Amino acid sequence: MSRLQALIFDVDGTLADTEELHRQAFNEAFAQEGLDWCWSPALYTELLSISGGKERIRAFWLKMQPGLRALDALALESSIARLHELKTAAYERRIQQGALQLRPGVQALIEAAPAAGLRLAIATTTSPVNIAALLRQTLGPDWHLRFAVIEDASSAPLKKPHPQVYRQTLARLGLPASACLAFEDSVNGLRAARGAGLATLITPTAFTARHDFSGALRVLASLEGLTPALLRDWHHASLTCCTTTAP
Ligand code: XBP
Ligand code: MG
Repeated sequence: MSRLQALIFDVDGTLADTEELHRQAFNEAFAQEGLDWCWSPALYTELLSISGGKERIRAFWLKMQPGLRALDALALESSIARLHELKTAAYERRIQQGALQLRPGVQALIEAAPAAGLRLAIATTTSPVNIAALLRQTLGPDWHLRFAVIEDASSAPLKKPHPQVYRQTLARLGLPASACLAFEDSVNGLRAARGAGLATLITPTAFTARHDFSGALRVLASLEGLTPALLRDWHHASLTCCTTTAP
C-alpha cells in the first residue's frame, strides 16, 4: 500500500481566496479598454465554471456577440490576449498591495511538510505571473524552493476539469497518484484531480460553495489544524475506503 509522499495544491481558491481579486482585475481591464462589461459576483460565480482567464473572456464575448465567431479569429484572439494581459497586471498590483493572505492552515501545512517527508507541488490553471505574485507576497522571495514541481497554464494548456495538469505533476514528481493527496476548491479542480486518480481534499470558497463535490475524500471549511500525521491517516483510509464529508 502506497505511503503518502506528496501534497499537490491548486492555487486559486485553495492556497488563497483569490477569485474576488481576479474578478476586480477583469473588470478593471474591461474598463481600461473602454468596454462596458462588468462581471458581478453572481455572474463571475457562473463564469468560474470555465477554467482559465482567457477562456472565460472568450466564452463571455462569444455569448454576448455570437457573430464574432465568423469574424477574424486572429483579431479576436489578440484582443483577448490584450485584455488578459491588462487583467493580469491589475491582479498583480492588487496582490502587491497586500490584498490577500493564504487561507487558514495553508502556511502551517506547507512549513510542516518537509520534516514529515512530504514533497509539495502546485497544479493550477492560473498563469505563472499570478502564482509568483501571490506566493512571493505570502511566502517570501524564496517561495519556489518549497515546491518540487509547479505545473500551470503555461505548461498545461488543457484546463481543468481536464486532468492534464495533475497527470504532468505526477509524472514530474515520479510518483503514482496513490502516493499523493490533491487539495482543491472547485468541482472543475476535483474532476481534474480525480481524473488523474488522486484522492482529493476540498476547501470550498463562497464562489464554489454550491458545487457538487461527490467523490472528494473530504470537504472541509479550511485546512486549519491539518497536520501531516492526520493527512497520512486520511490518505491511508482513502486507499481502502471511499468518501466522507467532515461533520
Ligand atoms: C483558477 C482559474 C484561473 C483564475 C484566473 O485556477 O480557473 O483561470 O480564475 O487566473 P486554479 P488566470 O483554481 O486552477 O488555480 O486569469 O491567470 O487564468
Ligand atoms: Mg481553484
